[in-house]
Amino acid sequence: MVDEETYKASTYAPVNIAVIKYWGKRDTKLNLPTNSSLSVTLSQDDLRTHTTASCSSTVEKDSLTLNGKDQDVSGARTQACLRELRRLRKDVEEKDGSAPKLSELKLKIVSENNFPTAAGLASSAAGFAALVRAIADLYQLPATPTELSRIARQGSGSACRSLFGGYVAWQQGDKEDGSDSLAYEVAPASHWPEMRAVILVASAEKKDVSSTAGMQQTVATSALFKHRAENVVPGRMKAMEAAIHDRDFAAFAQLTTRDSNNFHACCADTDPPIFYMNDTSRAAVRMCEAINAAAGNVVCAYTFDAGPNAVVYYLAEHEKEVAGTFKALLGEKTGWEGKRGGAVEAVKKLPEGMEVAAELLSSGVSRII
Ligand code: 2P0
Repeated sequence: MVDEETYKASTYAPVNIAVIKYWGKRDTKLNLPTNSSLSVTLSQDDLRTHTTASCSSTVEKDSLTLNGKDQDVSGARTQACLRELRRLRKDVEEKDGSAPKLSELKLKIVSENNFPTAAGLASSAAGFAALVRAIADLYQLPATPTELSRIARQGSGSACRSLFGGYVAWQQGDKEDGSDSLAYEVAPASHWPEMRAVILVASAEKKDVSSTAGMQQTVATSALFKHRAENVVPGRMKAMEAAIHDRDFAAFAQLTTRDSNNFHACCADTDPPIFYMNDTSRAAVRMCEAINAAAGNVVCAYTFDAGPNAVVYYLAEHEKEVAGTFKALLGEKTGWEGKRGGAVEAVKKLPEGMEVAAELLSSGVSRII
């Protein structure tokens, strides 16, 4: 019997952006991927979900609110996470007879994103990672982030990578039960602290084709995708880990942009085709290429997820060339001038021949983060 005491734990999890993309499942129930992936976790001050989990005998049903709105907890993915966490708590209670029987109580979960929901950024990764960690903390589970990644992955594949900061890999694994499909830290953020990113929000709309549906359409129809999963990604995972280890930005950038383009080529090769990038996205690509050409060096790398927003990575020493170019173009956009962008110096002159791309960007980008 547990008295009416309320047990509570709070935590947060950051948004992560993949530089080697996850796309395709070999098991849709367990979210087991067809290839490994690797992400860079944005600094926690930037974009994150904060979650508080509590339980007491007075809570009548499991509930979840996100930014004050009730969410459905009956879906298979949320249920899988809750079931696994309660099972682990039961183990704790069986080992220690004096541990309160929290596994028998209903959960109240309250989440807040510190980024605008309308920014069109994938929030399921940070959301499920924060949910799993908050409940694991509440239950005082003796689980490492890698062990928790197995559970968060069942909520949303990319969530397993948000249990760590810095540079994170999700190894696909080959076991049928998914016990080896886990995330691990490649390097902490402090290993390469000069890494920066700007996000150009080209659409805040909900995407036409959800990742979950889109990726299985790709698995079912694209021969290019089969080639990607079998022949392209394994080598890139090794090369990306080496680039991060060596802090080799040129190699990091080339792998990042080529993997994004390869992923979007597989989307185009899907039947019917899926288009996530739009004219604004392509203008961002051209602008990055022009910034690199003008610098005579690879100083920035773009990547696009299942939507048109550009994430542009660069090193602090190239802030003016990269962020300063976007500031010159888009400086007055909401969320940039006053915040982080306040410290960025705008370039005086845009790269040669970029008038059309500049026009497309300034009309298509609604927000810079
Ligand atoms: C990624 N994306 O690696 C890739 C790149 C989108 C493009 O992970 O069905 O929301 O929940 O496992 O994790 C989006 O997929 O899909 C995604 P589910 P998820 O970040």
